[in-house]
Amino acid sequence: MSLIRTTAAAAALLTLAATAHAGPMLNQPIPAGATVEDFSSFHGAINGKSVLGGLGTFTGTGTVYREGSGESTLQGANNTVGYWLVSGLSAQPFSGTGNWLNFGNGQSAVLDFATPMAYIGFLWGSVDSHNFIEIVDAGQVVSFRGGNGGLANGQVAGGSGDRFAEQYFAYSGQSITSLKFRSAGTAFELDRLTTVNAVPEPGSLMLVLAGLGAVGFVARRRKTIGG
Ligand SMILES: [Ca+2]
Repeated sequence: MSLIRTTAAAAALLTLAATAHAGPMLNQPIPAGATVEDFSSFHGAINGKSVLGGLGTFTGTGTVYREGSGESTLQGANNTVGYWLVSGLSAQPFSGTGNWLNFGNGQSAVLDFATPMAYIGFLWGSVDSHNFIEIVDAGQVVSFRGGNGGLANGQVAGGSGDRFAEQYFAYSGQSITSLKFRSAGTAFELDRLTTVNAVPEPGSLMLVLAGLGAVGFVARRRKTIGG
């Protein structure tokens, strides 16, 4: 997509975000320590499937399609780049690799996180106006759809088309407990689902506690020496 369209879409979504109590912030760099799900570990219906190394579980309809293998076929776009297509159903998000997740017409799913997330992002395929996302943040729902800001017309046009929207949603000091994806048309495609846990990893928490312990030891030692 053109820079102007990208900028307009980002501005529109940021305006939307401002009215919706923080985030999403688009096209942010992936934070350090993020977990990325590339959907390479499974294939087919997502209902009940765990992703992100067990950090999230899907409930609902939706399908992980496999690159190659006959299920998808390689198509050319603008005679310059190739992309995998499940004819009439789904196109692999541009710059995604391997398997990808698809919600077809009328499909939806909730992704519940085992622990709250501070950040979520994903590579969004052709950003259609009938693609809907709800981000559940401590009981509040931030919702938007692909058509906000005139971003997309759903065309899979390759290098100059709508396939190139890579959208990230960064929150600061908040916790995201679940995501809901829904498509009212063909289709909502995504890959590289990315999260950052909102709570410290046990390892880093132990380091903090160890650090506090060391401070306490030094303080006691100074008191003993001084007193
Ligand atoms: Ca993938």
